[in-house]
Amino acid sequence: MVIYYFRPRDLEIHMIKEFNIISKITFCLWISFSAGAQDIILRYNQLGYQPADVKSLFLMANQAITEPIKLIRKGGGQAPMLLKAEPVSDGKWGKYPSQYLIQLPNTMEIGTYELHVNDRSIKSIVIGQDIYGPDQEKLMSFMRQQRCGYNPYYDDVCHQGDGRIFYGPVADSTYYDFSGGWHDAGDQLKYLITGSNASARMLMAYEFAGDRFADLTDALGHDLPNGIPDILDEAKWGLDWILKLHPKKDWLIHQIADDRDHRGFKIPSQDNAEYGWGPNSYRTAYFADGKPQGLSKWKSEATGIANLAGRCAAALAKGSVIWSKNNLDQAFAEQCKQAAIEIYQMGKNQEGYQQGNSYGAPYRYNEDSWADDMEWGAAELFKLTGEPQYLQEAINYARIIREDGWMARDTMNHYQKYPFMNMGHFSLFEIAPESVKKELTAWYRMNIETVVKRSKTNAYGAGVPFLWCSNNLIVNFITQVILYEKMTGDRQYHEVMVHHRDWLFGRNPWGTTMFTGIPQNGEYPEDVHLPPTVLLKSTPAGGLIDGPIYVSTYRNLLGLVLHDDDEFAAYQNDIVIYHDDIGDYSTNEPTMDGTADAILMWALLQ
Ligand SMILES: [Ca+2]
Ligand SMILES: [Ca+2]
Ligand SMILES: [Ca+2]
Ligand SMILES: [Ca+2]
Repeated sequence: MVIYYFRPRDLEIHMIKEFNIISKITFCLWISFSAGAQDIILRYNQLGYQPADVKSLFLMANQAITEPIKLIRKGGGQAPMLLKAEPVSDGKWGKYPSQYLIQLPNTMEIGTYELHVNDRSIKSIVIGQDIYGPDQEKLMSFMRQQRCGYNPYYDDVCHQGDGRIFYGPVADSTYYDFSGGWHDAGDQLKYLITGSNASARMLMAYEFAGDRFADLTDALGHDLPNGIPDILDEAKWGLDWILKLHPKKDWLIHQIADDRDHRGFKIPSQDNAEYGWGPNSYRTAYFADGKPQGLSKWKSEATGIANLAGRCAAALAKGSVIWSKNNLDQAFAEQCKQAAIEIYQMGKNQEGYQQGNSYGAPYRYNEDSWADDMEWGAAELFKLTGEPQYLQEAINYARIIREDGWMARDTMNHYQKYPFMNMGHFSLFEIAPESVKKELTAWYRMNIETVVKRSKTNAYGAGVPFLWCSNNLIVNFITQVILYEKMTGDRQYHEVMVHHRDWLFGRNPWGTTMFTGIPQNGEYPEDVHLPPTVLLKSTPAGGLIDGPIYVSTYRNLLGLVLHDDDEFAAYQNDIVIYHDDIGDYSTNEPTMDGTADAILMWALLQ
């Protein structure tokens, strides 16, 4: 996700609404009672709850609820249950004076239940075992929609002029083929910062739940099964691009294009952005030289390239293991292995970080952590090669980064502590000696406890700082808790994790999920800051949006104009804000990297 200013003149504002009338009628999230004019609003996980889950609902009303609240199983089979509503005293968000927490009983069987207040049905709640499976492939299709080069969503080829190198060991503007990869979000830049992580996360999702991913498409994303789970097709799309960005032993390209991209919404193959060679032509390719970069007024910070190198090595090493072990393509596995070894060595030679570059504005990906990534790369290389040197280096890097990250802080710059959790610690845990395992779990636990502490400041139990891309923080918190549980068997944070999961799926002040098109017939983001929504009047499903942001941050954003009345106006509060509006580039832009992180979370939640 990259900040950019929305330019209303570039848009066809009147064309942006596409309502699914049926879904609106059947799944309207608030019920206004005509008699007594009492508004009772339920916020809950729209995908459903697994039987063993902590099942917490959030109820808001404009008057105190004194009537009995009952839970009735559709189709019978269980006696109606009287529910206890616990009034919320501290940490209320929003104008509704009466707010309640309801815990559903743990005796519920699989089925659909209706919540009744005073014998009026408020909402249906699903208890099911496989509540995530049905929507998983939507996230995969969103990733395909972000592809650069041949894009199956548009059935079109874009950005064939990627790219011409700057800051490299060749003359400026030298051309190499860096086509491929993914567009970052609603814009069409490509970053190795995020692409490396996205590839590695999808490979992890395959490791955890490979048998649950479908094979609906071929490598190019056509609707033709190719015998390979689409999660691996997608991960390979990323690995192929990383290999292209490393065309020679000591070469690594880290970014294609820059904020000259930001000229309003555009179909990728009709990109009117110019980088010096005319519109819709060659784009700038930035060589990772470990030094501050910027071709205009603004310069990034940089002290090395190890953040990029470590993550690339992790992704490539993982890819090598998977392609070799499953006998998918031994030559590809070998190519990934060689590249992983070379790129990791580049990181060792230039420890430090390389950030994203900007051109016309100071906004960029400000990553400044790198030891986490080298730890991850070293651990994966040890698993691939068995070379003890990698294990020792992974431990050394782990002890540099320790518990550092956004969880240990109250705030951070945009993407400063990328990739939002230290995956290196989990990767190293599997192979580390016992004494190191203790350190790794202690660092994870310290992180988790800071979030738990913050979660007690509001009734929703949301413990992340609402920085830009708060949903990425939520997804990574959930991921870290589940990985911590796998490492230790300690489930003391499980309930807090579940509250964060439920936040993503509708148990939040706005009653919306944070994924486009999920669940079908649900309340989900639809007026998103994405080209197909604006230009084709169609919103691809499965994209994770940025998410709610502090009101104080929102008020300082320039050029942000909403295009429609705020359908959530009644539910806004003084702390955090969210709009399902094309104009809100701060909360409602689906991102490639957030969606990739969510694919791993999805696999872990099942
Ligand atoms: Ca496939
Ligand atoms: Ca990092
Ligand atoms: Ca909506
Ligand atoms: Ca809207």
